[in-house]
Amino acid sequence: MGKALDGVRILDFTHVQSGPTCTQLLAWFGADVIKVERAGAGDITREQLRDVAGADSLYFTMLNHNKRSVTIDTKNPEGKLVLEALIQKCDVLVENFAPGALDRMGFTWERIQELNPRMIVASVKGFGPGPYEDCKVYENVAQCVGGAASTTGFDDGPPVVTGAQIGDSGTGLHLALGIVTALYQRTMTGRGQKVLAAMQDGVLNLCRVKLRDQQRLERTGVMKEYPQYPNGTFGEAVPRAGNASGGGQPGWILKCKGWEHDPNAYIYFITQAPVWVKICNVIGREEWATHPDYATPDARLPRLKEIFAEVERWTMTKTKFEAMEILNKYDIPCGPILSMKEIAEDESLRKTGTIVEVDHPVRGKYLTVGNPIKLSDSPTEVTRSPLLGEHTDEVMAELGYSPAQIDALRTAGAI
Ligand code: CAO
Repeated sequence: MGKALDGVRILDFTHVQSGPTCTQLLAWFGADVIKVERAGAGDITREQLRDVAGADSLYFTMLNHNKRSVTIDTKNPEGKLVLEALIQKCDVLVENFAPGALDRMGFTWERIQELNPRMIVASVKGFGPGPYEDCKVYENVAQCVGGAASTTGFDDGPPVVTGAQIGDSGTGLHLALGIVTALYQRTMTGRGQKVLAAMQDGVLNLCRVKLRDQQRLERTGVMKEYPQYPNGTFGEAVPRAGNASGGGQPGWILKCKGWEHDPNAYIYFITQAPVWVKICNVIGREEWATHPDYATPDARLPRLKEIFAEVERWTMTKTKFEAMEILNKYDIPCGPILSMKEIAEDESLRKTGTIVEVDHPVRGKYLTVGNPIKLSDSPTEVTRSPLLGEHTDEVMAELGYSPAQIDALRTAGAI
């Protein structure tokens, strides 16, 4: 079966996490992704957080599946010519260098347009245009400047960053959408364009509900679903809300059986209004279903702590999976806190290809996260990440270089 992006060639100038996340997705959808790296070194993550001596790290392998790797020294004059040939052959150039690095190499937007007016040039940067546009940015910086850190954590603690890589992988996802959109527009205009996904913007987009709450707070001075209500105080900015739900259905994380020794024996429990009567029945507080202090969502808001404490008395008598099974029977929304170990061993995630075992010639078998987006007419087969420069000769031959020319370029240090 063909793939959605068959025939699309991506010149992949990305490194670390944000850019590689984007190009890996495009590769999974069928694009031919040619990753350009420096000979002898490659993407810095090949050797970061290494767990097997001499093998590419999991950091690298898990972000670079289904790609080809070519080595080119883009600061070498002959290397630049190879890159020019690639620019003429590809549809999209994706990069996440520090601001200005592509220009310093000599590949300005104008130069790229001269070489290939259909070329889409897609970039991840830390910030969009403005006072910080020249700054280098990593994941946690993006979480801090995009509003995630100030709104994550508990009220009495410092700002907290989340393990979900919303700055890097999140922005890579945004960029991928920008690229396919630009490819679609090109089918009508015939022209390429620049696509920019700034990490600050990507994180803020994912924190949209907190900007919603900022404006609610400014209008009303209080947010009744936040744990600060009714006894705490609200300041000028959206406070950290612990595990409170970001939506209109209050929720919290509750202890389950075994919490004393298992750090993940917890469940997220949502007191969804339409199933309130069922909740009362399950936890044995039938009288709350009709009592005026508990029967309506508004009446419950000032009593959420007491209500969750009462639900927790029930969840503590069950394992998180027992609680999930019982609650689901009554359509009560909840979710066990799954550890990475539990997720890695989850059979259903393996069946759907969300967790995939991959074989690598140097490191052997390892697990990775497969394509989380499933297309019925474009299924994803995850193939291992390339070794450094594994496809240099193959790609050079496709560009029309003879074996003798390839050898000469190698001797000159251009590839
Ligand atoms: N041949 C020759 N030179 C090459 C090359 C190649 N194949 N590939 C890269 N280089 C050069 C670049 O031209 C650049 O040189 P100059 O500084 O002389 O212009 C140099 O390598 C380093 O690039 P860099 O500044 O992007 O790398 P860094 O390690 O110093 O910074 C990072 C890393 C991530 C902070 C920075 O790239 C950045 O801010 N990127 C944008 C935001 C981003 O994506 N952050 C997420 C990072 S985690 O996903």
